[in-house]
Amino acid sequence: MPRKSPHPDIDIPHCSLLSYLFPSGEPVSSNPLWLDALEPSKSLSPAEVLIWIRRLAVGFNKLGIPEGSTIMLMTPNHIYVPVIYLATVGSKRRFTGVNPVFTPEEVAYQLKASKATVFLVHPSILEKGLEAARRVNFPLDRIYQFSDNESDIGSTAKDWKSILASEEESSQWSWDPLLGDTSSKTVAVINFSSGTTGLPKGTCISHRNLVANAVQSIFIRFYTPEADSATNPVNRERGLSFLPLYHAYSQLWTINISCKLGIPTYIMPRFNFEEFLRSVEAYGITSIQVVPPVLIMLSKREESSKYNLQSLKHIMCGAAPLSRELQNEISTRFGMTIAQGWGMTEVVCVGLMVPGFLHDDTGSVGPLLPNCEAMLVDEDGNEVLEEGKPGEVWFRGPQVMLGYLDNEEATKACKTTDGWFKTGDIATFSKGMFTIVDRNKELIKVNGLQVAPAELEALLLQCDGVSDAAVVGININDEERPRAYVSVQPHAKGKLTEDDIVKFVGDRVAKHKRLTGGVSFVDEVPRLASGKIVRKAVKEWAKQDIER
Ligand code: 4UV
Repeated sequence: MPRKSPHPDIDIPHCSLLSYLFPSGEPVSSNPLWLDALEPSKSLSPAEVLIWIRRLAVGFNKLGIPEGSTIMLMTPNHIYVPVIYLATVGSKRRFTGVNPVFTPEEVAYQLKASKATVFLVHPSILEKGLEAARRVNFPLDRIYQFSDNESDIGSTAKDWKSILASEEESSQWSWDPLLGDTSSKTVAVINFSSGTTGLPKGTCISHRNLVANAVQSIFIRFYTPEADSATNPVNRERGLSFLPLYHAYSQLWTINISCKLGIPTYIMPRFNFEEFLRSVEAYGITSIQVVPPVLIMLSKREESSKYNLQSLKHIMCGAAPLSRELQNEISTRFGMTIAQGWGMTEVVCVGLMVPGFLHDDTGSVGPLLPNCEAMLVDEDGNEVLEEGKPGEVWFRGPQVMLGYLDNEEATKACKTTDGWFKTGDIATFSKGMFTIVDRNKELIKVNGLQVAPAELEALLLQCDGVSDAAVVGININDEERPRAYVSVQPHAKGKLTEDDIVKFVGDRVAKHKRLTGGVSFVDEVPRLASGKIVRKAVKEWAKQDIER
């Protein structure tokens, strides 16, 4: 019997994201909504955002970009990123964001796999964007420079503002409300995830998925009995955003939830610890979303006691395991609640979350969000009913993606015909709460970001002298690191060094994917007759290596 959410089912409107965020007939605020954390006089209000959305939507139409096309964005965070996201989704096009520190090869992969037809690139990384485009024959006249600062824009590619229609031309434009079933069928966002196996894949996230996850998360964060809205009213919230906006986590909280609730949110271009502390103090930030490494810094770095962080009452932590000890140490030292949540790109973002201001010192990721169900399933496919016994989380709810873009096989492998999504995460269930204890999938998480072992393994096979390779994650000081197990060809034995391999990979991938967990040479990488790597055996080696 699947476990149901302990919360009552809540009403999730069947409509487009913009109809949910800007309901017709309701006033649109002119107060600052997204503010530049480095220069807070630069801001956008919902009323201003709507004007930009209309001008872009009509601009895309005039350019002949059909509905259903994908717009790809590569930029550090800034206050106009939400504009592109909302205009793209609002005009029935598809948004995909790419990590601005990716290598040209990695960018090219996503440009092709997402089937993007327009590519917006920040001027500071334009060369990389052009190089990636050339690699996949992407038309260079569909590349636009995109910045919040006009003086950044040079002459090498067009200015994104050249897409914009005038205010007069666009003032009558309105979005499709996508009522009923169409909200479930219309793809809005294509974030990338490697899922349980293989290379990164585009996840098809519908308007319905996005609206559902925003409604569910707002309920859990602000409107459960534990949320105590009397002492923590939504209208006193002030957010700070530094998680990347190409990822679902930041899209949900920084864009959709802040916009729905009118929470003034300061956006940092990228994470910098001292800048983060300064911003919390300067702007009286009340709540943030983090990944575990931010809390490790808060605990270990001296600067943490140099700033007044008293306004900060609530931290949401997800995307990777956080130890119970660290969670409790920080919440006691700084007098704040830290709620863990579990999520995946494939479920928009969140599926399990500790409600509101509930103090939880068990290290759990909470109960199910409303309108969701989960089963824990053992290796033989049987449901685990006993409390405290681990099993793979199978998840069902209105936020589960439609499937992987152009990859029916991968979709079928993780989604059953009756809607269960097999997450590849292992959890236990006890006293109404889930605790994530392991993964049975290939994924490695570094700084909360995905690293797909298959991607590094394919790369290692291109390294001269390597005959086979397997990559797994190892834990060093509470943080996960990719480590490679490599067998070498006879001619390279004794010549190819660990440093050579680390450098080979490091030169070709974004920083978080580097082999910071090291390299071991082995006689043979264990594989099944089917060719599949026996990851359990490799993980066992890794465990022994750490203990040594
Ligand atoms: O696909 P992805 O990069 O997605 C995420 C999303 C995270 C969250 C978490 C809480 C939120 O409130 C929220 O808005 C977004 O990380 O990576 C998915 C994998 O990351 C691991 C797990 O292996 C997922 O399959 N993961 C995510 N959250 C946790 C976690 C967690 N709390 N504890 C342990 N592992």
